[in-house]
Amino acid sequence: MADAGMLRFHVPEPEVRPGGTPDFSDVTIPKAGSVPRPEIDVDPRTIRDLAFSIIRVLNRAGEAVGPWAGLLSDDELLEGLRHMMTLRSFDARMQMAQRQGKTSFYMQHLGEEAVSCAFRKALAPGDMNFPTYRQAGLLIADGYPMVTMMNQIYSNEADPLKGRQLPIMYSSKEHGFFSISGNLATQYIQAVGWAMASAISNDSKIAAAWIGDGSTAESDFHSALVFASTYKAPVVLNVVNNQWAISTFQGIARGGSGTFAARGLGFGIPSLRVDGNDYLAVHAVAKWAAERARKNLGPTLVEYVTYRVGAHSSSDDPSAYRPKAESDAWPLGDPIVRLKKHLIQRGVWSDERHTQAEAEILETVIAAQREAERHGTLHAGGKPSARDMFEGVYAEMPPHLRRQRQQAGV
Ligand SMILES: Cc1ncc(C[n+]2csc(CCOP(=O)(O)OP(=O)(O)O)c2C)c(N)n1
Ligand SMILES: [Mg+2]
Repeated sequence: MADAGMLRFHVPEPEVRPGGTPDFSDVTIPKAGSVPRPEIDVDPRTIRDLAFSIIRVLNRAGEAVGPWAGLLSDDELLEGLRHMMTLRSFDARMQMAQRQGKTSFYMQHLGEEAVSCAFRKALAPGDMNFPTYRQAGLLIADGYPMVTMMNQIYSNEADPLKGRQLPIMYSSKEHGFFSISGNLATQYIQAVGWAMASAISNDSKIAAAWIGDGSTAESDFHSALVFASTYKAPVVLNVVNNQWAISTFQGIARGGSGTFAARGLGFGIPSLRVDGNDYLAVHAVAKWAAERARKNLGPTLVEYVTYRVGAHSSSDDPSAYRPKAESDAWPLGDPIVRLKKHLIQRGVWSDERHTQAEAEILETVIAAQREAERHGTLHAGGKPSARDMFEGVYAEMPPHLRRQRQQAGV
């Protein structure tokens, strides 16, 4: 309705609010196996549709179907399942540790485990991720010790970052995991810059940038796309659309573009949407994008369509802004349940083995936790030295810091 002379301010609203019935009828889900798999050197102008569809491999019956299927062996898939189960178990224990006051803060991955676990397996040694706080699966799937992650979460005497980072903001050069910055979207410009440097020095390593749906509203995201597209930087540009940015629904940052993947089209960047709760689809698309980067074909933007089942962080209460049962209504299911079903369907897994694996994994996580707690927790046991806070920034400590250190007597 067009009223002459009266302007209206438009603010997008989510379909439902607390108390309402969850409604995902606006999420169009193509059949598994129905989206084509183009050659990696395809002309981006011919695959614009992929920014508006969803690449899926696992169908409702748990079968792997279509052109994106068939890349992973039984053993690789079993390993993938174990990684996702480990991350879920790790999350549950650390969330509990936060409630027990052993750390100040925690952020879970519940429902999004496939994204980071499967993506890690598409990279090669030496490649570098520029992650946010919800991609710990990159470390778990690369064999980074859980004890070290816990030491960081507890800021204890064995914390490799010596208590100088917020809990869960890990860093490991060896595992291709760039130090997390709490300032969101900085990951994008850093990843593109790192990728450009890799190309300038004729290296073979590629970068992966990570961002959430909400953070794509930051200008760093857009600046990064300009540089990535102009210089064909060897980078995979990941957008994890988990439907929420704390209490803000994804429609705010998405604006009128239809999908987050569509943001890449204006830059001429091949842009794909993938079912983020489908381990096989995530891996296949990540592999496709990584191969393009490595073959000098430039950046690819990938939107993972998923759902944040847990709270944003240990400081958040989602019942204030979305219906309680919304996660149950999410039409793409649970990534662990779906891979489990596929493996049973393949004849290499069973309910009994799954239950047994769950118990074994929990035992491993608890053993790691015990070991980490021997080095201290937030309010008990060993702590990093106050001296550490003066170190690690300057090669040569400037006089004013030396003076402060002397005043502190450390
Ligand atoms: C530049 C910047 N602005 C705001 C914040 C505060 N903040 C922390 S998390 C968050 C929501 C991010 O949502 P999204 O990008 O969708 O990621 P998700 O938490 O869903 O994984 C905000 C606004 C921040 N950390 N950095
Ligand atoms: Mg989000």
